[in-house]
Amino acid sequence: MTAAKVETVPVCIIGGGPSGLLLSQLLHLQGIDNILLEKYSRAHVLARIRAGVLEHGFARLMREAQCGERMDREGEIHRGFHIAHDGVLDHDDLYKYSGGNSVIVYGQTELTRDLYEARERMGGKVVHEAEDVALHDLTGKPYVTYRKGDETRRVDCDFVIGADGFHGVSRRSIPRDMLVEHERVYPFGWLGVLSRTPPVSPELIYVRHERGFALCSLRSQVLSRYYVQVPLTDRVEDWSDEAFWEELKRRLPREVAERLVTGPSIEKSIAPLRSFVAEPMRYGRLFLAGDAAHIVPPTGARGLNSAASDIYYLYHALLDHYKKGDDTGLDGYSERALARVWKAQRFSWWMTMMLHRFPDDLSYNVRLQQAELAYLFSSEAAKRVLAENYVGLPF
Ligand code: RFL
Ligand code: PHB
Repeated sequence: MTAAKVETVPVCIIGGGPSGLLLSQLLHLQGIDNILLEKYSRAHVLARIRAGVLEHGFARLMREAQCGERMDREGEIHRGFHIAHDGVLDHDDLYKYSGGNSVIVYGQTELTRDLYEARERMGGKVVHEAEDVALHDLTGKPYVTYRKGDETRRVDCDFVIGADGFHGVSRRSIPRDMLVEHERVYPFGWLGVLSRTPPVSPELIYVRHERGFALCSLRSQVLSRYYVQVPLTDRVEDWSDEAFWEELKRRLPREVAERLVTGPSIEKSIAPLRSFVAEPMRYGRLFLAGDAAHIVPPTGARGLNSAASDIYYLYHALLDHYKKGDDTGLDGYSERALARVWKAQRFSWWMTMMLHRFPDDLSYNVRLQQAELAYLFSSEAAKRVLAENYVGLPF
């Protein structure tokens, strides 16, 4: 057997999703060398259709990473959104109720593309199709091994960042007795369709309907993203485009359904809904970030945004370590990140419980959902709470 090729860098990042790429870029700009290992090809990563709504804190971080130019040019600023329920179309004015904040509608795919292009422009070390990634000696002198084609390689580093999503290897490298996992799996999924059609509404519409939840979202003025709640037993192949549009229309208020422009789907997928937190987010010299440590159901648009706050804390902690020899940030990372993560968990769970149809639900619970929504839009204080959480809590 030939000896593995060895590279030494301060930081080894596992996962080339938004979390890993953003941290890699921010560290590079500060002169902190790092390597990023991604299991799949760039084309594969960019084919995933995921988040659409960015909070202003995330947008700030993208600008700091010198990756905000296209986001600022092409992303849409949204100052409010709607919730349709019980025959009414209510509105929350995010700008008014959050004290002048808003969100940006800009797809995760585009944001990831911008980050990849920046890493390439700056000569960042990004390895695609890194297979069999394995983490070693995390409480001592850590190193990571992987296979690239026929070659086995090894990275010696000070820190390993586990930004490899929910199904990644990093979290699973932590001994089971060192981690507590909290989980809630919801008994339904979201069937999503992307179509090259003008969006039905300039602002997002979340829908609570007796047939189930629906969401009207968008990527641009010519690209729409719609979702309907489906049972977990449904498969994408069960849903023709026609069946999807019919079901969506049934759940929308009549005046909205009448102006819906339909067209062929260019992407169609089902995402299961899950709430999950692993704590602590550190084991020795391994730090978890983003979906590798926590997942939310997409109802509150918090997933990617929670990843951003992890990256913000981790970036500053690593800066303090390398520039000032101060490890307070690294030592406090897990606690600090989890404090915000749990607030995003709470908000996402609350939105999910309020807007979905639960199988075999008691009529009592259905009436509670209706009361919750009626209260929400009759109270200035409640609208403020909704807006404050939706634009993103400070970090
Ligand atoms: P990712 O994006 O999953 O990236 C992890 C990367 O790690 C790679 N990987 C590995 N690499 C090396 N070795 C291994 N063994 C590896 N295993 C995995 C993977 O290939 C991948 O490239 O995690 P990250 O970077 O933490 O980013 C998290 C976000 O992707 C996620 O939170 C959001 O997409 C959630 N989400 C939303 N978040 C929002 O803030 N706003 C939204 O509007 C929103 N909408 C959504 C969403 C997620 C959705 N789905 C499909 C779950 C809508 C949907 C439908
Ligand atoms: C999306 O556009 O994909 C999207 C928007 C808002 C959500 C979830 C997903 O809450």
